[in-house]
Amino acid sequence: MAQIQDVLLPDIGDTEGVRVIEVLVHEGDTVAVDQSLLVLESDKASMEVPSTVAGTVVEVKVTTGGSVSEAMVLVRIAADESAKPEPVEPAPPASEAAPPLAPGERGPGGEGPAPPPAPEPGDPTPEPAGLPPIDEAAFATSYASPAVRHFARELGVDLGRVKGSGRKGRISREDVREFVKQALSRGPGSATGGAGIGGFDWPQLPEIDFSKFGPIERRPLHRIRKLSAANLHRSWLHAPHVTQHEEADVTDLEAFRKSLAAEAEREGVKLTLLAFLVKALVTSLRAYPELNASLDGKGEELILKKYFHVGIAVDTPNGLIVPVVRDADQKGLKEIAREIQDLAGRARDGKLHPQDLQGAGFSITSLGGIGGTFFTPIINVPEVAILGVSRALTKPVWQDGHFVPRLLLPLSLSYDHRVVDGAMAARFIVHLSGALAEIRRLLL
Ligand code: CAO
Repeated sequence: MAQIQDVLLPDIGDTEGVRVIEVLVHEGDTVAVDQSLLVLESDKASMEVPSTVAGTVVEVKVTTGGSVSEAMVLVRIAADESAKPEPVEPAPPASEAAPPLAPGERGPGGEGPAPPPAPEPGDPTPEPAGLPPIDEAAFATSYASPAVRHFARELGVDLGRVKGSGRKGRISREDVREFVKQALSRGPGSATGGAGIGGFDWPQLPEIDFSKFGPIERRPLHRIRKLSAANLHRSWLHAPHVTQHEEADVTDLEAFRKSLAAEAEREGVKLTLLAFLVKALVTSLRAYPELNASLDGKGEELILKKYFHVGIAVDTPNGLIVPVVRDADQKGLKEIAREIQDLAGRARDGKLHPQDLQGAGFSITSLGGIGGTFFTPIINVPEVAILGVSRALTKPVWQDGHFVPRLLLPLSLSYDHRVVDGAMAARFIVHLSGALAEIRRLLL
């Protein structure tokens, strides 16, 4: 016989008397895990309560207009024992993975590939090309869950303009995506009825039928690739990028790494150069805090971050994902290496949690395991800089009157020129290069 399970009101921050504005299920309905059961509204936000059980609704204990309190039974469900857990989907980039905000909660800011922090009401919202600015009043009264609101904020979408396809005009993520798609396909500035970003308009690319020239194949882009593409494009449009290159002498670092690698391997940790880079980076970010910062929405203040959360770009079969090593200043080399290994593995297996993708203050993208020398990485706006790392090569270096072989690591620092001057960027990368050259001293 099916077991009856109670779905309780989770801890949502407001302890007492949260209003039920909509009940989405009835007795006899079949529900899946995570399916929304009801919509609540406090004085701060609205939120959906998902089912924790798959099965058939046997009793709905709440009514529209009523109020609920923490741990109260909302719905009773006869659990479907045959229900299997949903297959794990590849984790999306941070922009999509932002968790629903509990009432009163704010997005942490500095998320994975480019999502901006959830602004306070009244803050101007980033305006991607082709999208009109947000009308806060219309946004506030639009009918959407906190997760969808957060998603719309990240993309700079005015929810007041989005037509909801759900019950009673409820706006879903898909509606927001469709709105952006439509706006972008009409071209920059079209949705505003004027020019695009910064008053610019640019010519559209013509649709070309390539099959006229030879055989072709059309391959749909994976969801993650589409989302990271939108984020990268937005970052590239918003931040005036400059890239500063440098070659760091990592000869001693490499000897040090090798001396530690065997022991680390016995503990199941692959100690690559990346962990050393994270440690050196923290030192340089302490010396140049402007590079561990974000511009506020109005572009009038710099928000300096006192924490050291480093995003690591990971190449996955479905596109780029940037999980975050948190509090890198408080962790040792092996701990960082283990964490990178774990995050990269889970990114590739689609097993990252939303919180793994949030809060970076600065990101590293390393192509060192692949090859190439120097590139121009795109900043994860609202971060203000990103470090690109290429493959270290042994080269002759002129020292004390003769050439000596040294292992040189190509570094490429892209920075937002609105925040970082060329001189500061050069000082930063020279500092970082020095920290890498002296890593043994720095760590001991
Ligand atoms: N110079 C020389 N060798 C390097 C190196 C460098 N800069 N960086 C890594 N290596 C070596 C490693 O030591 C390792 O060698 P062994 O296999 O002999 O032990 C090998 O290259 C492979 O390293 P790795 O890539 O597995 O590990 P990592 O810690 O360097 O990087 C990760 C981890 C997740 C960052 C990486 O796998 C990855 O996904 N990189 C791609 C990121 C990306 O796509 N960026 C592009 C963004 S712009 O589109």
